Amino acid sequence: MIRRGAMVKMVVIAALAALIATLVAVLIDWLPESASEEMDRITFVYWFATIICIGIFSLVAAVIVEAVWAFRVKPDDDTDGPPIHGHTGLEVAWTVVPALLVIAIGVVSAVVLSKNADAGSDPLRVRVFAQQFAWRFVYPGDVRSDELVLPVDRGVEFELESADVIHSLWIPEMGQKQDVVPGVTQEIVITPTRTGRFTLICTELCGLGHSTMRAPVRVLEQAAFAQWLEQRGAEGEGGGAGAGSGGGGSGGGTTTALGRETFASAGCGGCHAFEPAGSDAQIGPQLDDLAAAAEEAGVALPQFVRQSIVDPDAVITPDYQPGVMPKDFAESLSPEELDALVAFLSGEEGTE
Ligand code: HEC
Ligand SMILES: [Cu+2]
Repeated sequence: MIRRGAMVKMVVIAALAALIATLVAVLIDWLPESASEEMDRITFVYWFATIICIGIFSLVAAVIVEAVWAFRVKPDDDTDGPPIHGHTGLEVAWTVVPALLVIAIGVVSAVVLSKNADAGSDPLRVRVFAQQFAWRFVYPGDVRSDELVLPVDRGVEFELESADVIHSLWIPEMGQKQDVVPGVTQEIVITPTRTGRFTLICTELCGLGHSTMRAPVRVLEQAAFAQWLEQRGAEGEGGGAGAGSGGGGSGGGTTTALGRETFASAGCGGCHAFEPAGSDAQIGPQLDDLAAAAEEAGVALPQFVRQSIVDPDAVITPDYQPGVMPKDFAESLSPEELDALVAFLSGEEGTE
């Protein structure tokens, strides 16, 4: 039925369309360089689907271009064109082939999803706490960190919890992405394949400081990771004791360190400018003149600071909105962290 000339033309158009689509797919770096087993599999699914799409695109482009050209209306032709009956063979083909392709993509995706949920026989378990606008990580043995440090070539099983709204965990080079939903513990597995530094990003618009909700990620050799974990654990215990004795006046340095650390880990720097912490965010008022604000409120400075943190809506700073600053710091911060934070913001330890 189809003329030989038309066939040749369509093959040429299809080849051209395939070439252009392939160049667009290959020449642009669409995906970051993989750093995890899961990302390797996700990248495979992308390519699997992309190759199928390029095939279909070329076929459709060839038929459309040839049809538009060969069957274009002649000048002064006002007829409706000849009545055409369908082609049963073609219709069966264009129903069955796409169905098979979609099923193939579905099967490949299902296999990848199930493999990507498997952390292997000896996973490292890391609990992740998300809160406007900060991430905290808790390792076995209650070792805490604001930086996500991971061992290379070992499955890591994350347990994700949110203190307030929906956040979403994503490290672009590691592929996996998971919403963190308040009231539910979500799980996700990542198996890093190369050492280096990455960035964990919140990908769910979670409030005014959303764009600042990032955490550094460092992947280490297994031995270096074990060493880091041990050292970090020892530090954590020392820090706790130092904060406890801070009231006696001897642990002032440690309290300042804990205050500074809490300011960063609780996400205060995502909203507030505060010079000692080196932050310059503009969402909340700057915290360098708290003494003046306390005087205006007629309260002693430490009390004023504590109240502002524990019950932000009690006094609203002029020109700012209530309901923006998170209200759950009283629960999410430990008493030591809160004390250290109040001291840090009141400038107490700086003068000692
Ligand atoms: C989501 C943004 C946000 C975060 C995160 C945040 N704050 Fe605030 N904060 C605000 C806003 C907005 C105000 C002003 C409205 C009010 O008084 O509640 C404020 C007010 C304050 C005040 C009173 C300032 C004054 O001049 O009266 C203090 C002190 C304060 N915040 C400390 C903190 C500390 C400490 C943290 C971390 C534990 C923190 N904030 C986290 C947004 C934020
Ligand atoms: Cu978030």
